[in-house]
Amino acid sequence: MEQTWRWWGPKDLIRLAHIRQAGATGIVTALHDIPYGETWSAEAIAERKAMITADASLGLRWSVVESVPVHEDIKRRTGDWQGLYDRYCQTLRNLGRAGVDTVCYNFMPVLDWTRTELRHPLPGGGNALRYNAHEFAAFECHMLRRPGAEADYPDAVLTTAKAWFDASSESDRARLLTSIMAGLPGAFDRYDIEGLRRMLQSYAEIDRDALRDNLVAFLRAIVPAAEEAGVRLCIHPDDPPRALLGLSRICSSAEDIGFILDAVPSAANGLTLCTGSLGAGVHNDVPAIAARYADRISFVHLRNVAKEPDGSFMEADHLGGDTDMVAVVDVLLREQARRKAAGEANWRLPFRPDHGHELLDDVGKATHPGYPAIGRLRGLAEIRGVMTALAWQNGLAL
Ligand code: DNO
Repeated sequence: MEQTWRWWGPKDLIRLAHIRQAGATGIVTALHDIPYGETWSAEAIAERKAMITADASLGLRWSVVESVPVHEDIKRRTGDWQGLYDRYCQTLRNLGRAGVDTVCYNFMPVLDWTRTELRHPLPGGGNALRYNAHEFAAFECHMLRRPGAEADYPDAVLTTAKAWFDASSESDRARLLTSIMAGLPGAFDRYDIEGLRRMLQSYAEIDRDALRDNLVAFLRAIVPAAEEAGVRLCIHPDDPPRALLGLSRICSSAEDIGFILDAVPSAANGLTLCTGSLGAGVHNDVPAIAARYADRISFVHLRNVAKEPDGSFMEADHLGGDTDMVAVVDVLLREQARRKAAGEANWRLPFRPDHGHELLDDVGKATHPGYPAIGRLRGLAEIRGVMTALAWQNGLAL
């Protein structure tokens, strides 16, 4: 498996040389400065690629794009969606020509990954990302005042939510809003309460079936361009894998994934297996999902969560938490072996340690939430250990 690392570009505090020290050789990055919906020019792509390969001694390559963002007008099928499809196709062609052949994206309406706490203290120091069901309920019911939000929560969570809200200061509420918005990558589309209300309103008519239709229409338009360009698209599951804020989410379960992969049966229409996102759903057996869709996985995020009965969850150690990481890595190594035996040129699966705790010198550094150096280095090292042991034991290629 190709060890990769998410790099946020030249503004990232963590430099390419540090990534090499962590032991990764594949870079996962995106052109975060380009507004959603605009074409990534061949020049801009070449410039980023040149940065990654500038120091040949590091031996790095641009393995995966995470993500080419999907504009809300594509998800809603409103405005100039046709023009947006065309520009997305052009971006894929430009990437393919530059030899960047794996493109991750997601189809979550309005919000990307969602947490309520970005710095939950860990024993001995350090911080983790956390989702508190009662804080999210407090946000929806008392700050956003979304009509009908109460119906999505059990009474016990609503009671704790009300108590949290009544005791909260203005800065507690500001922190909660910032935490919930933190998952949106890049500099665009952070919402305040009013902006978020407007966005939710724009989805009022879009139910689960309509969102599925809009995804399938988008895939039908772009997968042929991806095939021609030699690019493998891979959808990232919803995080957390459940409807949020009354918005449908359609990549949250084994059944959802099957629907998406079957809708456009092409190797260019694949999956980003994110063990952390899927693992936050009690309905998901992650090693089983990995095995079922193994031949359509193009990229992997390895991360673990520990779920709690009220719907809260904590980002756990990479080998801790609820998902059997050894079982997942075993499935992936066997899938690689199958691809290799079938003579596929790109048989090696790129994976990255997704998120990490802020540990030791990470604390206080201005890195992206979930993306500190030492916490991820630890996660990568642990997974590398599992991978190496399993490959050795079973006589499989790394
Ligand atoms: C969180 C990430 C997601 C992911 C996008 C993919 O850390 O896994 O933000 O990049 O959902 O489009």
